[in-house]
Amino acid sequence: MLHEKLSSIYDNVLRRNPGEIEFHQAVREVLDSIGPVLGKHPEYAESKIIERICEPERQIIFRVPWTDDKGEVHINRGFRVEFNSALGPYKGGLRFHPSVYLGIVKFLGFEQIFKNSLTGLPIGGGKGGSDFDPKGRSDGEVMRFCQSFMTELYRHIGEYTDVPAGDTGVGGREIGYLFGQYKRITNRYESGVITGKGLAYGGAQVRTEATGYGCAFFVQEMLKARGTSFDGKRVVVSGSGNVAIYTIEKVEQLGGVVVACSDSSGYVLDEKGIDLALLKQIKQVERARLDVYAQRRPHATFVPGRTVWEVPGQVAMPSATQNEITGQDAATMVANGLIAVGEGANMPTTPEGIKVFQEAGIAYGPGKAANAGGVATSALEMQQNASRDSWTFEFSEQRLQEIMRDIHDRCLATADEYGLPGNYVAGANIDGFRRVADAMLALGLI
Ligand code: NDP
Ligand code: 2IT
Repeated sequence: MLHEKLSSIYDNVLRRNPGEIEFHQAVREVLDSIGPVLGKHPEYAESKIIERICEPERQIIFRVPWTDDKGEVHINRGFRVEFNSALGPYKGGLRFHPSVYLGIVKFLGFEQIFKNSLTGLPIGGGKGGSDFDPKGRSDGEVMRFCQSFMTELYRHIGEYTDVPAGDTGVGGREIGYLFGQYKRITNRYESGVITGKGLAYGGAQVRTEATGYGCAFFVQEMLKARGTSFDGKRVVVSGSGNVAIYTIEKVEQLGGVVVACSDSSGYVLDEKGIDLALLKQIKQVERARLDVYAQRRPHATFVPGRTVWEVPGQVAMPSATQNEITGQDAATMVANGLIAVGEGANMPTTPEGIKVFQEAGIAYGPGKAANAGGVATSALEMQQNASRDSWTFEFSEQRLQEIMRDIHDRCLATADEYGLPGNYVAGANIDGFRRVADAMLALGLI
């Protein structure tokens, strides 16, 4: 049940943003957590902080025309939602996927506000993307799309304004084309305008690995808080993109055995542990489908068209997309001996699934805390760009691990403070919210 004031705010969000169901879901989860904060801080309600946080500062929607290799013209839609800049320039990734529409970009941008706040670094929240589908497109087609996308986006971004990065469908290749076009149009080598750059042109060590590594570090802390570790644990990962691959890499380094991962065509089960070199070859070099893994490693099986959550594991690390774990999936996972969930993806568990995990006493680390290592390392990239410096891999990874430990500890401490021990959802939402709210109060009505 929502606090009365929050309930009318939520009704307004539904009314003002019709049909944007993922955005509604993300707002609801935060509002569910922050009721007790309003009791302690009436000044937040008086200044209508929550109403202001739920309304993006700026929403940009634009046409993206481009030509394919045959010369045929295509039109996509581009988005950038600049949600909240109380803590710093808008910061958040770009997603290229056919499912992208305003409701997806707004849910991701809203989550990003609190996630970025949790990192403790000076970054506001934003998100963008397009309904462009990069699958099966040549490098030339992807480049022309990225150039057209940036030809509009460039006027809205800047190192002190809004700093995009990657997300689903946007990795090192796309960031290179986007930065190249920004540089060409503006005639400025403004490294800090985008993060996730290649190491040859201003990128930072560990940014590629950061979301997956950070999520593994976060789960390591959750396990430690319960007196255990990754050692010998059976781990199930969804997805096989950037976040999944580096989650698998770090979990294996920490002693866990990742037995399954997936893509949108199905999952592979490899009881000997996922062969990471083979997975990287298939996904990063060949950009092929996951059935190829089982063709090359005959003892592994590829299971088409089914959810990876039917594979028993003690730790689950969803790293594909939103709402990929239903209430039913969660019940199966709990029955199969699950003890911890670390969300590499954004909002991968449905509200029904979260309820199942929490009622079963699972250590459940929500995305805005568990996957914050990616954006935190982006902020470190901005810091290195601003000082024209570059740090070693070891130093950067150590910074990342400290940041994840700190986020973990603050989530737990905040949950304790509000009488909800072990509730990482409440801890993350309350701690993330408070910092943004205090900054907004200090900045006046803007
Ligand atoms: P990638 O594009 O590198 O990989 C995405 C993976 O998830 C692919 O294996 C893809 O399969 C699968 N996937 C994506 N969408 C769907 C879908 N609708 N249904 C089934 N499978 C799907 O993206 P990332 O690894 O970068 O991102 C994964 C998740 O992590 C997203 O939720 C993203 O928002 C989140 N995230 C990413 C960060 C980053 O730094 N990149 C930071 C924090 C969170 P297929 O190839 O078959 O589509
Ligand atoms: O969801 C996320 O935090 C990201 N896609 C990373 C954002 C960033 O700016 O590095």
